[in-house]
Amino acid sequence: MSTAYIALGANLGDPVATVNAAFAALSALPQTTLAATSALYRTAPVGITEQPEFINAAARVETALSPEALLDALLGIEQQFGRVRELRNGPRTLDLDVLLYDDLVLDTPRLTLPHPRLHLRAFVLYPLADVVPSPDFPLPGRGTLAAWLPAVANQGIVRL
Ligand code: PH2
Ligand code: MG
Ligand code: MG
Repeated sequence: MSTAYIALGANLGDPVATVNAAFAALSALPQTTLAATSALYRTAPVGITEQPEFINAAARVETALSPEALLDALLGIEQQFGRVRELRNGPRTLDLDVLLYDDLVLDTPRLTLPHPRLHLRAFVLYPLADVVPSPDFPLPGRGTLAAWLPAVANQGIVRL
């Protein structure tokens, strides 16, 4: 079994209901156990700022799926929730990103691990901090998660 961390984000429809339903969808994945879920966070949009606020969260899963199989499963859940890919970084009913998969460092056309921007984004780091086993949790190649939190504390994030 491997441990993977997943980011959840939504800003169309009913994002709170969607993120809660997405936790349930993660727990129903084959060969996968949902081990921890974060609080929900209301976050200011990053990138394209002219779009609704996001609800973000994170999950820890124990899985026998390979990283690519997990990615495919997450894209399947996004489809189930009516994800339409239009604008990059634009509004979405549900976005599920693999943040970390064990201590794997990987760069393929489909998947980069750790997620390349995770250490720069409050909407990823704060939820992730809820589901890691300890605050000094290491981000492969980037020191501890806790060390990155102060730098993003001004990004506009509210724990619900
Ligand atoms: N996702 C993006 C771009 N910007 N901003 C917030 N607050 N939350 C997100 O999940 C998010 C974003 C691309 O995936
Ligand atoms: Mg994303
Ligand atoms: Mg995505």
